Amino acid sequence: MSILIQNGTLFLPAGPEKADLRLEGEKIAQIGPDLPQGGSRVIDAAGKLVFPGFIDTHTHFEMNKDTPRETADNWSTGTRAALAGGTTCVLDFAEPRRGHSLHSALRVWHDRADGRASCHYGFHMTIKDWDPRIRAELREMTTAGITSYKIYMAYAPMRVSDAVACKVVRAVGEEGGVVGCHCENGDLVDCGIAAMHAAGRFAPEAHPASRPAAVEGEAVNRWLAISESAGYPVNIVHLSTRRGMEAVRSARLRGQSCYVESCPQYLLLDESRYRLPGFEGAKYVCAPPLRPLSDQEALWEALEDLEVDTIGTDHCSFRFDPVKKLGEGDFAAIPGGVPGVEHRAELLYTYGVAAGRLSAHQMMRLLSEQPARLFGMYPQKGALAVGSDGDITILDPGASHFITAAEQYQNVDYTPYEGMESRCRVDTVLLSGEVAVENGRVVRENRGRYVRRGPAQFWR
Ligand code: DUC
Ligand code: ZN
Repeated sequence: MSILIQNGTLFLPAGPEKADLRLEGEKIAQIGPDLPQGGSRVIDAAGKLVFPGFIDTHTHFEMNKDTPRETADNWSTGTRAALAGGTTCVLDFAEPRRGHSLHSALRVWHDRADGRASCHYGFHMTIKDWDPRIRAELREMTTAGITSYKIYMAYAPMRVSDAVACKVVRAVGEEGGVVGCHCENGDLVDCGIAAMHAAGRFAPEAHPASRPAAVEGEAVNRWLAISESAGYPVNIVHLSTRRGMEAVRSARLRGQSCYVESCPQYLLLDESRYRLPGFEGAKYVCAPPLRPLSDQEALWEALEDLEVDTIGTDHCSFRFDPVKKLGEGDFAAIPGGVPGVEHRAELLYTYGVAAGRLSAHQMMRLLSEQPARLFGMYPQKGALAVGSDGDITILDPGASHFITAAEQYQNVDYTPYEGMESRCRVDTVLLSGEVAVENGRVVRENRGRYVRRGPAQFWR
């Protein structure tokens, strides 16, 4: 099948250009002005913005499966929501059980995702243990297309020592991959929670105070020292503070190469949400927590200055009732995570591009090109270029609306962005050259495929 996208503004690697784009089968076949229709089906993109399909670098579908703390979105609902939001590829976190092999997690994640996903997908692999057996598995992971990993500095069942972190960064670096880290100092988080409890503070308002900026700042500094010692660049996931950003800036000034992901919740929501009446604040409990407005401002400045490399969602959707309510007597027992996979592009466009803080070309770099490079998919994905995959997202900047849970695809009973204005709409999405979203509605499901990724392509 051949499709011709006419009259749109295309976000090409070098910049925006008014041109046409033809897809033949699964690939982009032609880009240029005034392409003849030939026998192609025409999509009129006049007045619309045409991007390489967006990549969400950070999702958690079917987390805590078969437990009371299971996430609301599974691979079917989560990837449908992603697609509706213009995301054509997600990178989800596969998690082996402690003491189990990386292969075991890879098998489980494939079992869950294969045949059910509506957008393409890959897996980052979480490392909780380190021994010669896991080390040996890295090579097989590379062959299986897993070239990115994650470790945690917080959460008792997950966190690893600095020595292990250093060995992981070195070993993954030797494989051509990249390691991301959840940068919060786990001991300080434990202390912070204990201090809140000792002060009789059990409500969601205590959550941000239990994990202040210093907890992230110290961890980012340490992670960067680990990276320097190991001799390979690293990624920092869900950066939320000025302190963290300052640590990144200092390291880069010293000549170190590192990469930063932030998320819409840290750019658009602030810690006052935890003081909402009743138990409403629980909806916003995530780790790291939402921050004061001054941190939000620092992250926007960093985005404007091209210091942030990717925007993932950390989509981790728990139903408010009954799952978030498991923590009604104690904020520390509230399952941490917020939904967002569906709303990322609309939010970044509205509060970044339409607000004059980012160009649409920068948005393309944050949501498509840089994720594809860092995670070994470029230029197959992340680029409007001849020969690249036919994964394309068309935004209509003329279609304002309000975000609401009542209209979302996400399988969860709220959205943290309820009532916020979107000054665009995801109009059309093509997945591997086929129309998968039309007029904002998903029209083609379960066609997502596993993406076997190559080595990280560093540009810093
Ligand atoms: N933080 C969250 O809030 N949820 C999922 C995992 C994480 O690190
Ligand atoms: Zn996460």
